[in-house]
Amino acid sequence: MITVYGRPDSSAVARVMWTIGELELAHQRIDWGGSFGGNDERDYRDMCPSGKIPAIKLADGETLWESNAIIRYLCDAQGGNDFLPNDHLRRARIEAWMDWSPAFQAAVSSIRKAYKPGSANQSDIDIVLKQVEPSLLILERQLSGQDYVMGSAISAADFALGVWAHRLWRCPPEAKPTNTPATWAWIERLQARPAYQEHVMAKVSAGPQSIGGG
Ligand SMILES: N[C@@H](CCC(=O)N[C@@H](CS)C(=O)NCC(=O)O)C(=O)O
Repeated sequence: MITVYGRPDSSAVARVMWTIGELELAHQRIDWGGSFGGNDERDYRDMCPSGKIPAIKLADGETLWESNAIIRYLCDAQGGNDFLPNDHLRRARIEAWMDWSPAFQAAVSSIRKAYKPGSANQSDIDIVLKQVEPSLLILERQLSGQDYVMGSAISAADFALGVWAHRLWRCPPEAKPTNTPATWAWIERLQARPAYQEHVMAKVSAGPQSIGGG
């Protein structure tokens, strides 16, 4: 049984929970961080030096922090899956997309910040869309002509990127990029997956901008 510490509407927690769902691992999640607090508790800091969420505790008491490191560990420990294969080059290519994922998160975050519910200023949104376009087009180019980030099968690269993709999808029409058709098709493919529905789509809080929490 894996214990995950983290509130469910956190993007970093959601990507770990989604991975757990895809791997069908026995788990429990304890509300932590945000309004639940606990980040600065001494025992939590021992598990997670940054004090951020998520952190996990394994059945044997071992712990791990940083969501992408957790995803890597879970995929490896479970073994026998293509999410993070042993082939060194293919694995490194998947990890490259995982390492790049903060750039995608930053782009989507900027769009969300530019959108003010009820008083959205289209020219402000357009300026931000233009600013983040290079990042969005990096992923768009990769997804063109294939179902998932690394080809025909889902991998840890999708787990690292797919949660912020959902936050992009939740943006109102006027704040959505129009030149990323492969990205939208990929998001629809993710949305058909039960583990994504349960751990990503159903767990986004209303948040201050009504388009999802961080
Ligand atoms: N790089 C870290 C980032 C973790 C992070 O920033 N988590 C945010 C939530 S998404 C957090 O802990 N916020 C404070 C809180 O929720 O208490 C990871 O991927 O695990």
